[in-house]
Amino acid sequence: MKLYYSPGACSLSPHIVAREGKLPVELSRVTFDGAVRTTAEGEDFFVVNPKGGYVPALRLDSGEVLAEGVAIIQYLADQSSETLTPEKGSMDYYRMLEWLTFISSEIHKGFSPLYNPAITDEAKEAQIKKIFGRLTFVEAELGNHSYLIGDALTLPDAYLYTILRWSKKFAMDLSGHPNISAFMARMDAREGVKEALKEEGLEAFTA
Ligand SMILES: N[C@@H](CCC(=O)N[C@@H](CS)C(=O)NCC(=O)O)C(=O)O
Repeated sequence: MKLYYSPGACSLSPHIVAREGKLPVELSRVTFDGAVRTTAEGEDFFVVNPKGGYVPALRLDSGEVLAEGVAIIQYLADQSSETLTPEKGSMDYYRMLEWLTFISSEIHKGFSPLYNPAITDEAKEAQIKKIFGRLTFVEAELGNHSYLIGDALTLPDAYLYTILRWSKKFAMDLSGHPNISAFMARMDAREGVKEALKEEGLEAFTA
């Protein structure tokens, strides 16, 4: 399998899942140069992911490409002999799907407007306020257990960690969220996370 990624982008989530799952995933860095997007192998990335040329995308051993981070991490978990999801059909399994959807639509896509260089200061401030609103719930949940679903890592933890790393870029102070801060430190300390960060040339969040 080959994971198309950009350092520190949302593709870090499947990268962490691959490393935590001890899966032999090859990496291909995608270079974004304006409207031109090229893989490490020189392919046009819009051909690899015709939905919009965005990372992550996973090339399977069959040659097929699977896109959308939430789908990719569930595929990876199913390939791994490590336990990265609650038992299928259990209530916790549906909680996992609930978290993945919440992180994708309410937090990940909450950050997206901040990357628009044309955003006004007022709009940026309002957007950050909205993200912090969503984090109130996350902070409360992480007060009950070490990870989002109980005391073992599952898929949404890799996704949440990846997205919340972006808070630094926008000078969002997480110190008023001690449970989230402790979670970020806990994730930083995991071997799979350390490996993925090293391979992408990134620092630990708490560094
Ligand atoms: N719906 C996609 C969105 C992925 C996404 O937002 N990728 C960003 C990086 S975090 C990207 O490649 N943006 C470039 C673009 O949208 O043109 C998913 O959830 O996987």
